[in-house]
Amino acid sequence: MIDFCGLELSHPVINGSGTFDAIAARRAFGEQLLDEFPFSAFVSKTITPEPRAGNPPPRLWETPSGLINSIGLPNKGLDGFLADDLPQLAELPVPLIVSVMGTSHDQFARLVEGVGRSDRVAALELNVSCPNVKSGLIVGESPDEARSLLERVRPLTEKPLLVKLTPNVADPVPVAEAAAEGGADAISLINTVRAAALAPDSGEPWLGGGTGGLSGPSVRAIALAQIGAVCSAVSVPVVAMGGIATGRDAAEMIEAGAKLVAIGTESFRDPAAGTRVAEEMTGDLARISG
Ligand code: RRO
Repeated sequence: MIDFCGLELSHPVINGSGTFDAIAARRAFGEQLLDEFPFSAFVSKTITPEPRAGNPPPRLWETPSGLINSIGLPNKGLDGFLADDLPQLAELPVPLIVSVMGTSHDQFARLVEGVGRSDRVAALELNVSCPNVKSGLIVGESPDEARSLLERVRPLTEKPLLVKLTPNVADPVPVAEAAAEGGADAISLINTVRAAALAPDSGEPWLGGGTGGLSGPSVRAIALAQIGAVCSAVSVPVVAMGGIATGRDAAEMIEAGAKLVAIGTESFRDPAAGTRVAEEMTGDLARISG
C-alpha cells in the first residue's frame, strides 16, 4: 500500500484528469471494469461551476508521436456533476479525486466547498493549467496567483488539495513552491503543451478552438525535466504525468522523485494501460535504481 496524502493506494498508477471516462468505460466493459480497474485512484474530468458545451469540432489532431486536443472543458457543471456523475464515480473500487476549475477565486471556492462536502470524494485537484479555456486567470503561470488561490480555498475543506500545473511557463518551480506554501498537499504536472495544427488543404487552423494542447510520447522528455526540477524543490508529493506509456517511463518519473504517476494519452490506445504500467514498472524500477 502507498500512502498518498492519507489515501491508501494499492499501486502508484492513477489516471490523468480527462483521459479516461470511467462511466463510459463501465458501459463498454461492464462489471469487469470494476474487477480489473486499471488505476489505484480515479481523477475525474475537470468540472466548472456552470455547464459548458466545450469547443467546436474538430477537437483532436494526431501528431507523429502525440495528440493535440482542444476539447474546451465540456461538463455538466457543479450541480449536474453532483447529481449525475458523482453517484456513479462513487461506485468505482478506488478513491475518487475530483478535478475542478474556475475563472476566479470565488468560482474555485464554490467548487471546493460544493465538492469537498461530499463524503464520496477523497481529494480535489485544482486545474490551474487548462490550455483550451480563456480563463482570464493566470493562476498556473504566476506564483503570487497560485499562492493567493490556495490561501483562499485551503480553509474550505479538510480534504487533500492537489494543484495541476502547466508546462507552458519558463520554469514551473516557483509556481509549485508558491502552491505548496499556500497549502497545497500535492503537485501534479504536466498538463498539455500549447500546440497548433493546420488543415492540410486550406492551411487554416484545424482545431475548432484555434489552438490546443499536446500530449503523448512527444512531451515526455519535457515532463521528465520539469518533474525532476519540481521534485527537487518541494517537499509535498508530486504526481508525474506526460507521455508515460511503459513501466520504464513510469520508473524514470519515480526516479526523478515523483510519488505517483498518471497515465493519460496512452489510455486512449490501451484502456488497460494503467494495470500494465503498474505491473511493468516494478521490474523497471529495480533495474534503474540498481
Ligand atoms: O478540456 C480540455 O480541453 C483540456 C483541459 Br480542461 C485540460 O486541463 N488539459 C487539456 O489538454 N485539455
